[in-house]
Amino acid sequence: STVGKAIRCKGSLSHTAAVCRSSGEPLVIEEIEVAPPKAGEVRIKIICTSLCHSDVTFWKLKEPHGIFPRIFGHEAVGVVESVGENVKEVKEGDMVVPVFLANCEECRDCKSKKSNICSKFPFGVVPGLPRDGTSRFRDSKGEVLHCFLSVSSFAEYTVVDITHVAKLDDRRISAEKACLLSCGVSTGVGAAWKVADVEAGSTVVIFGLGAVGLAVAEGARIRGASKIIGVDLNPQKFEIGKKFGVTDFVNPKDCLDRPITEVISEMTDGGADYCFECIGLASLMNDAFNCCRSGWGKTVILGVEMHGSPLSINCLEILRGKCITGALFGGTKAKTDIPLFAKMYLDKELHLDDFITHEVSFHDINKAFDLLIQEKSIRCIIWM
Ligand code: CXF
Ligand code: ZN
Repeated sequence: STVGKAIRCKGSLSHTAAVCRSSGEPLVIEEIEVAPPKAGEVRIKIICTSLCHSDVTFWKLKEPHGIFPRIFGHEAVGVVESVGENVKEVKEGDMVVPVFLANCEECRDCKSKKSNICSKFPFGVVPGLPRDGTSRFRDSKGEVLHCFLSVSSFAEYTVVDITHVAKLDDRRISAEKACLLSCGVSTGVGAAWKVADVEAGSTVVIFGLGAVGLAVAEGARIRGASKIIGVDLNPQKFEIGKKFGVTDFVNPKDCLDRPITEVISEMTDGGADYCFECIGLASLMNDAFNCCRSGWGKTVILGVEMHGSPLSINCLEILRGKCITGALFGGTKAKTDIPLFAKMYLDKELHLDDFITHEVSFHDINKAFDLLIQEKSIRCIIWM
C-alpha cells in the first residue's frame, strides 16, 4: 500500500524545496516530489531565484486567503530539464525565465500590442496552478503542496506551463541578471517604456523606490527624462536612487507643512508629465494623480492594492485631459520583451547590476525575507 508513503509517479524527481507551512512562518527546506511535466508544461531546474514583495504579501496572508502548505517564489531563471507533450518551443538545456503572467501568443490580447494580459490563460492569484488545476508538488508524506503565481521557484525543480516561459537564446547574460527580468525589473522598465512611453525631456515622479520604482527610474533615464523625482519615506533611498537616474528626492516626512502635490508642482513647473505609483496604496495613487500636470499628465499604477479600494478622482481633472492607467508586469509581454531587455542589458543600455544588493544560498532563504522586510535589500539573489 502507498498509504503514508510518498507517491512516486514515473519520472518524478525527489529534491528539496523551501516550503511555507503556515502564514508568516520561516520556510522549511524539505524533500519533495516533483511530478513530470504534463502536456504543454516544462520542468525547470532553477539556477537562482529572488524574492519579490508579492511573495512576502502572500506569505503573510492568513487563512482562508493565504493557502498553505505552499511553495512561493516567482522571480527566477533556470534550465529546462524535460518537456511535456506538445512542447516544441523549448528543449532540454535551454535557459528560460518563468513569468507569473501567461503569454500564449495566440489569443486576441497576446496578438494585440495594446494588451499583455493573455485571455486564453487568464491571470489570477488563485489558484495559480498549471492549466489542469492540479499541483505537481508533493511532500515526503505524499501531501499536495500548493503552487504560487504559476511559478513556485523556491524549489530545485518546478513545473511551469509553456505559456509562462520566456526563452533566452543569448546565453551571454548571467543567471542573476536574467533572474531580475522575471518580475520586478521588467515591470518597472516596461511601465516606463511601454505603458507611459516616457519621452526625452519629460518630468517623472516615482512613488516608492523598491525594485519596481527603481526600474521605472532606470527606464525613464534611458529614455532621456530630464527630471526623475523619487518619493520615499526612507531617506537612504535617494543615494540608492541616484544609481538608477533619480535626480531629485522628496521625503513626505519632510513636507508635513504643505501638501506633496504643491511641492511636486513647484519642482515640475505645474505638475509632472508622468507619475508612477509603485507601492499599492490608494491614497498614494491619489497623490500621484494629483501630482500630474493638468492637460496631459499621465499616472501609471503598478502597486497592488490588496483590498481593491476605490479611487476617487476629481472629474474636472479628467475633463482637463489628465489620465490614469495601470499595468500588470508593466505591460511587458514575456516571450518577446524579456529577450529584448536582455539584449539591452548586453548592449550596456540597461543597467542591471545595482539591483542586486545581496546574495544568499538556498539554505539561507529566510535571510532574504528578513533583508527585504527590513528594507535592507533591493534584490537578494538566492542561489540553488
Ligand atoms: C503581482 C502582480 C499582481 C498580483 C500579484 C502578483 N506580480 C508580481 O509580483
Ligand atoms: Zn513579483
